[in-house]
Amino acid sequence: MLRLPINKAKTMKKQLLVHLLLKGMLFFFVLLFFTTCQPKENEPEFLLRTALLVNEDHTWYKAFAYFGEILEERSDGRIKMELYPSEQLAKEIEAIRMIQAEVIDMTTTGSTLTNWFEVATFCELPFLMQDSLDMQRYIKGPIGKLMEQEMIEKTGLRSLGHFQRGPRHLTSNRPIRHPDDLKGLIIRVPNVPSFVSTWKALGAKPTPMAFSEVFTSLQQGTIEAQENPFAMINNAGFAEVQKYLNLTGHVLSWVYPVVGEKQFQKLPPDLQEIFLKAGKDMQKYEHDLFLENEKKVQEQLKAKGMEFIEVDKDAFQQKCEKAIYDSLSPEMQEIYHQLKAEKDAA
Ligand code: CS2
Repeated sequence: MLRLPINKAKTMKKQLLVHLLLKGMLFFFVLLFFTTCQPKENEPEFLLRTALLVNEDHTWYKAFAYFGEILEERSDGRIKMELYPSEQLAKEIEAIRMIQAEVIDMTTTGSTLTNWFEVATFCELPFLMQDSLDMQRYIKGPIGKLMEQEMIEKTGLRSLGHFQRGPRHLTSNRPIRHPDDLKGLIIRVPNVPSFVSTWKALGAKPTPMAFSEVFTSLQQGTIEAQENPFAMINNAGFAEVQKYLNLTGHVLSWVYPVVGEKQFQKLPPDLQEIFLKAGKDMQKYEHDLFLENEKKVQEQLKAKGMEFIEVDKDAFQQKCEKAIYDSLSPEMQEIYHQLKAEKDAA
């Protein structure tokens, strides 16, 4: 047996210990990798997190819940969806930023995208569309195509179709029949430039604010009015803090259910196909729910004590149309003329 001097033996012992320690650590990290990074049984390969501004009773939430179900079923559990309602995870603009940062994956959005690219203004421009035929023409026509393209290029979001919503109406605690009644009224609007120009031109004081802050602000009196479609007024419980539903119908619009483009590209081709098809089915599901719901919510709002007020719609339109047009860039003004001409020709 070879005998080593004491010092050398000690060094070798130390080296052996370090070696064993390193091996142990390596084993630990490999184990950690396999337990955390590899999908476990019942654990999806892709977990999608969706932030919504509406609560569980709204058609958009229900449509996303359906989307989650069919995705999980058709992908054999490889994709799963987590839904976060009522802006509890993120407000609309934050949700877009979080999708861009790949922290979450999906949301609904529309003209708020004007903050990234201007043509988005046309999905919610006041007094532009009169009925669902106008809307369908715009969505499927060159403007709709341009919007979807810009959405991917400028925002990194992919549209999965569009959701319906009824016309937006003004709610308040004094009846508003004519723009003259608006003088100085502090009204919350979404963070969308054309909404600010419109309500300013009409004589009110528009304040951009996230949707989830509206109820409390109305309750505390920091704002006096807001505007949204029937279903959202009902969904957010505004009947508790607003008495009048003034039928301004000033905006007819749609929203896009969207997914981060980077996240979409990470799906293998078979799952991408399932995803896009399920997106189409979600759209159809939402449209049917919307039609079923639209009358019902009006009855619910009346039952909750809201008084519906007829307004002089023409007076509203005439007072703000020029300001809306002037707020557009020359390029957008050209598109505006095209859309009007298409409408007249239809
Ligand atoms: C909502 C939004 O915040 C609101 O009032 O109705 O859906 C709004 O229309 C969006 O900001 C559009 O992007």
